[in-house]
This record gives sequence, structure tokens and C-alpha cells, in this order.
Amino acid sequence: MTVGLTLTEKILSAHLVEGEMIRGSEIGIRIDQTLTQDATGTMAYLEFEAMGVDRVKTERSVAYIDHNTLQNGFMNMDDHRFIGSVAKKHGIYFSRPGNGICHQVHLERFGKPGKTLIGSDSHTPTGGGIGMIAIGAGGMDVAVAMGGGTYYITCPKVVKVNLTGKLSPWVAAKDVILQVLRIMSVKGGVGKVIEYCGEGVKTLSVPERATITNMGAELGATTSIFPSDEITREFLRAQGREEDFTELAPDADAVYDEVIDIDLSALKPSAACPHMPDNVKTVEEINADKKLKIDQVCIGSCTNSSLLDMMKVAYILEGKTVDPSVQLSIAPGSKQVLNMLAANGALSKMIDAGARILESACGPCIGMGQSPNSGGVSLRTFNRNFEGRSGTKDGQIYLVSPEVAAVSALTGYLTDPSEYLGDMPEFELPEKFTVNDNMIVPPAPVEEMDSVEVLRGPNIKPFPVSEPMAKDIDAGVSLKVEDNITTDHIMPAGAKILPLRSNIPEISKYCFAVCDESFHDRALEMGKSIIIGGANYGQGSSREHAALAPLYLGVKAVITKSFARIHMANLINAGIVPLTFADEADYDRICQGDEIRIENIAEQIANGNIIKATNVTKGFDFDTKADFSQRQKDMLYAGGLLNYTKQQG
Ligand code: MIC
Ligand code: SF4
Repeated sequence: MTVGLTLTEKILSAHLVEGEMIRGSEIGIRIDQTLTQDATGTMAYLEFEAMGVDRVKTERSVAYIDHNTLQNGFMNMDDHRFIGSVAKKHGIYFSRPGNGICHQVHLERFGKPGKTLIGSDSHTPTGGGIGMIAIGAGGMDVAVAMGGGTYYITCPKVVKVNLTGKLSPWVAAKDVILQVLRIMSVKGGVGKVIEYCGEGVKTLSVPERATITNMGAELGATTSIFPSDEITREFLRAQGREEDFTELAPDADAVYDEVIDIDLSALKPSAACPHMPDNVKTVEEINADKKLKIDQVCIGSCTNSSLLDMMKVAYILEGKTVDPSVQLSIAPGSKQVLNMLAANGALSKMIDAGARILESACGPCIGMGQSPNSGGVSLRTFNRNFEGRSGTKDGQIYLVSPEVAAVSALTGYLTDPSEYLGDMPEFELPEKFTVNDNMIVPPAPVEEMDSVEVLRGPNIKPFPVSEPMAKDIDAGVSLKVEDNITTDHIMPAGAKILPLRSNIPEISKYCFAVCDESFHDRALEMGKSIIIGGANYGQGSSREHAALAPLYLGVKAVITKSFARIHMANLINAGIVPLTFADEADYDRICQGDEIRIENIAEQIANGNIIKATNVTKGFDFDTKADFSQRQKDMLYAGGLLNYTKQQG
């Protein structure tokens, strides 16, 4: 008897090149499209160059400039020019600064139902809104995929989120994903794909679906996906690319590993409270004792900057003035969105109300400006509210829908739009988006590629090279951290640090600075060391700098209660051994400064999944686990993905 397939299984099996579709085992898939952004892109293209491949082998690869657009010094523009020239040479489309946030633009102009996409950005799953298997990855994995290499993931479990009903007026797609986060938590999605099904799907437009799949990254999920249906077709038609449409749905008898029911009609405007995206409460709950006074509102980011979002915001702001105690900034997600807002008058309504209009880029979402005041309460339509990410260490960041953000900017308090606004008009997508791809530079034709000069500024330094695995690891613990450490803790971003993304020796000075400013000097002094972490270590951003900086600082192994998916892959790619405690109680028995010994590590890894270690300082042995595939083992022996790829020829 055959069983029905989930949509995830259908797309993955159509792209399967290695392994079997057995949940939990490693599979290799063919990648149709890739994307990079500038903050991770420089490294990805340096790695691509190191592989010695002339032209990308994918159907479509796009390099976006959207993160480091502040340019307070030569560094960012050096990177932009480097990426633009590498793209031109090697067959990659180049989306120039000003054209918009990678995920928004990719959805508008390139995403295709049924295709696979990997991107060097954790919010690549935005493409799931249009029925793609779109996965966030480290830059090195994206470089390999551009070169035609296989991308490896653990064959995921598939969770069905069964949507029924219809959102009430002024309740938004953001409230749907906040509810999923409330149910599943920031680690609930690890090893899983979240598939949205049910009657409620039909009530959600593509940009709304994309908001939901975008923030699936905060669940730790491999990706999230919606079916591709008539609504998808309409969106693609309005983008002038109906030919890219394919209808896709799971089989009626598809078997899921978990089912979550969400009645859209029952949802209420909500917010993720400081400092985690899963710390979700309804606006009503937050305001129960006292209305939350706010200082700042930021609208934009790859989660909520579509034309639909912006039209709602303009409607709410029309004819009003932003409360004198609040600063409001708005960054439309793409040139297309900004241009259409300008043409239809919505932009003027925003400006008139007192909004500060920012360029179409990540901006405040990655701490590039608009940091709130000390202890300030900032409502943001973004996807991450990790401590310090806004650029203000004690900033209190709440993640909300554009509707809640806009209304609250007017009242000065966290406000439920349904209480403040009257009936909601029908907001509809245009029948035709204004399409002008003049800020997307196509690559040079193959015959001209040799004449394209790659422009390298002084900020661009070679990436650190790792060594083959040593026989034993004898190293002290340079740092011990708690649960849910994000890659923003490991390798912070923001206006000051982001320009150093192409310069690992420099950026590593800030490694773990959020947790312990002395880490950099201590790790360098120790020469080699081990990091001890709690559960869900490395969640959040895909930045491989969170592995490359520790590599540069001599970190040989990281032992935790559990890892987030992308970061674990990045550690292995960098040749750093990720191990988990066999007995979590051992976490408490190890202190910073303890000497750890792991003998014959390669032999132990080869012989099974339990790796014995000794705490030499405290005098006890403990077991760690290493559930590596043969490919991962070989990468670790070789000292990372690049060495391994070279070995493979
Ligand atoms: C983020 O939202 O954290 C980023 C900045 O987009 C990162 C990528 C990066 O660190 O450059 C991500 O999500 O992967
Ligand atoms: Fe940019 Fe923020 Fe989206 Fe990351 S989450 S891609 S920083 S807008």
C-alpha cells in the first residue's frame, strides 16, 4: 500500500540525489536557485572562488546588497563592488543596493513554486510562501551549491499546521506565526518542516504566507511551506511571470509527524515580548495591568515590508500625526514596493503623518541605525528581538504586525488596532505590480567573463583555513554559556561590527562580546579551547562568522545540550567538532577554565556515536554524543568543508 506524500516530501524527493527519504537520516538534494546577501556574501564568494568553479551551475543565483548599506567608511562599498564584480564574472544576477531586501525581492522576481532555493540568510524560507523548499544555510554551503554541489540536510519530520477560519479584521499574518511560536517555541521546529494546510490557507495572500514562512526561521525549523494554488498564480501573474506557476499540494492522505490546529478567526493581535520571538502574549494580556508606553516604532524588514503591509500602514496613518513621544521609521521592502507607494500616494500619507522613511534595506532590523533610547520600548514588525540586536543593550523590543505598529505609533501605547480603528476596508493586492528590473544586473556572457576584473578592497581578507583533525583534543574551556545562545551573541552584528564581515581577524575581536568582552583575548591566549553551551546553541542568523571567528580564535570543539541546525552545519564546515552531552547533568559539572581531554577523537567518531571525554581539572569522565553522517565525519577529519571538497577533487 502506498501512502500519500506531504508537499515537502514531493519536492524533496524530486530533488533527491543522495540518501533515502527516511526521517532523521541525511539526504542530499539538488539546488535550483541560490541567494546571498552582502553581510554573508563576501565570505560565500571568497569560498566560491577558492573552489575554482568558473560559472555557477544553478538555474538562477542572485547576489543581493541589502544589509550593509550604511557605508560609514570604505568597507561596505568595497564589499558591494567585490560582490558585484564576482557576480558578473561567474554567472550570478546582482541586485544593486536600493533594490530591496533579498527575501522580498526574491519572492517578487525570482521565486518559483516547486523549486529548491538555499540562501546565506536564515530567512530564506520566505520563499516557502510561494511553494518553494527554501532553506537558510551557511555561506560555504551556498558556495558549494552554486558550484553544482549537493546540499545536505537531515530528512525532516513534517508538521502540519491546519488553518481553519479567517483572520478577524486588523488581525494579521504576523499574529499567525506568533501563535505558532507560542505553541512550538524557538526550538520546537528543529529538524522539521512546517507545512501549512487547510481551508484557511485560501484566505491568505502570498505576501501574508511569506510573513508566516519567513518567521518559521524563529522556530528553528528547516523551512516552512504553503501549497501553490490559484492565489499563487494570481501573485505571479501580477508580477508578470505567470509562466513560473505550477500547482502544488500535498496528497489528501499525506502522513504528518505532528498536527497543530489553528483557527484563524480566534487569533488576536499579539506581540513577542523581550527578548525572544517565542515570548508571545496578546496585546490584551500585555496591557492587562497597565498600557505599555512605547518610545519607538519601526516598520519594515523581510517579515513585513510588502506592498500589502505598507498599504495598511498608510491607511492607518492617513491624516494623523505620530504621537510626539514616539519615533516612527518605515522601510518599504523593495524598490518595487517603494515605487508603487510613491505612485499611488500612500508614501505621501506616511510622510505627512511624520514617519521617517528609510531606504529599502534591512536597516534597523540588523542594528543599522534607529537604535532605541536607553531602556526604550520599541515596537518592530521584524522577526528577532534578541537582546542587544537593536544596538541598545537594554532596549525592550516587541515584535508586532504592521497594523499594531502603525496604530501604536499614533497613540504612543501598545494598542490593539481593532479597539482604535473602525471597520477594516478590503486590502487587495494589485492586479499588476509595477515591474522594472533595472537594478538587477545580469551576469556577463560566458565569452566575456575572463575580461571581468574582480574588485578587492583592503577590507577583504582571506578566510581562516582549518587544519585536519588532531589526534587528541586537549584544551581548556574558554567560555561557558547558557541555553538559547544566538549567533547574535556569538558574533554580534550592528553598524559598528557588520563592516568587518570580510575581515575575520578584525571581526573576531567582537566574538561573544555580548556575553563576555574578555573572551577574545582569553581564547587567543589559550591558543586552543572548547566552548560549553546549553540547549539550542547557535539559533538565529545563518552567519558562518559565528563559526569562522571561533575557528580563528582556536576553538576546537563546542559541547552543548543541543544545537540549532544551521550553526551546527557551519561548525562542521569550519572543522570545529560539535558534540552534545549524553547526560545533560554533566553541563553543570563543567566550569569555565576546566581542562578537557578527548583522546583519539577521530577514532572515537569513526567507531560510534558516544565520544568519551575527561574533565582533567575536576577528575571525572563524561560521555558526549556525536550523531554524524559519514560525510560529516569525513569533513571533520579533513578540517572542514573546503579541505574536504579539495580532497574529493
Ligand atoms: C539576521 O536576520 O540575523 C541576518 C542578519 O539577516 C542573518 C544573516 C547575517 O548575519 O548576515 C540571518 O538571518 O541569517
Ligand atoms: Fe535583513 Fe532583518 Fe530580514 Fe535578516 S531578518 S534579512 S537583517 S530584514
